[in-house]
Amino acid sequence: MTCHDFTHAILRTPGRSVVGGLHAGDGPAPDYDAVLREHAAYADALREAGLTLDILGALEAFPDSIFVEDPALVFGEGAILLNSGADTRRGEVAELAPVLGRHFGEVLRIGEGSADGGDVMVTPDRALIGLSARTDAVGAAALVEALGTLGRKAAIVEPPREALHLKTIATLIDEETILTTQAGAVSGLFAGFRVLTLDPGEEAAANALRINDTLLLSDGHPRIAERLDREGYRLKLLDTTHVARIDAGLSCMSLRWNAA
Ligand code: CIR
Repeated sequence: MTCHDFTHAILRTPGRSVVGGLHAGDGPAPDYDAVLREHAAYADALREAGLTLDILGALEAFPDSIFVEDPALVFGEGAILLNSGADTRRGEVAELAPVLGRHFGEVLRIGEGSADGGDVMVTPDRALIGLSARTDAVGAAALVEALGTLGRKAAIVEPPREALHLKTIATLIDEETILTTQAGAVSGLFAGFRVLTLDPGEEAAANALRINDTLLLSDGHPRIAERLDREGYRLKLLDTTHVARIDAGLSCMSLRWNAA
């Protein structure tokens, strides 16, 4: 089984409050109907890629709760509830806990520190845990231990500081290839991988998502799309204009696992 063989995913419908989601810059807020459209197209793409979806109801109290990747990590062998490093996102974990209880026999929880799922990249031999404003050293160490309980190896890494999450700047697009920004490519984090480097101006394509044979890529990045197409990847281009306004991309809108 590869890192990208998935059968199931959890998503959460955007609430109207999503327009007030966290974002670093001072650009325009997303439009609610546009986020709904982007989210629905994303769900369709996951179904087309072969996944069975559990789409949870909207949570108005948590504007960023559509980004279900951050409060938990899930694997065929069990799930881990995390602690968000963002005050407004801490309550999302309690909302997700009963859902994970329904899907997984084992649900672990990191007790201390903070960690976001967006900082965890699963690779064939280990999970890379990036330190960030959301994932601190204590949370990362607790996560290494929890992953060990599930029989998984992990290593803590330091991505370039400007990245929100490790996966904001990099994606494992097959078992040996990382798609990343120029900052990610020179960071040394991905030694041993084949690295595909994005051109300046196409950095937002770094948060891609490989599901089975399909590589989901943010639309509007023609140079990397053409290169990946030429290399034989089966691409599904998705509009992420409005979720990008709240610092999100493709991986963050689902929790994926293989239940086979
Ligand atoms: C946040 O700042 O938490 C959200 N506005 C965006 C989360 C993106 N999450 C991810 O890429 N895993």
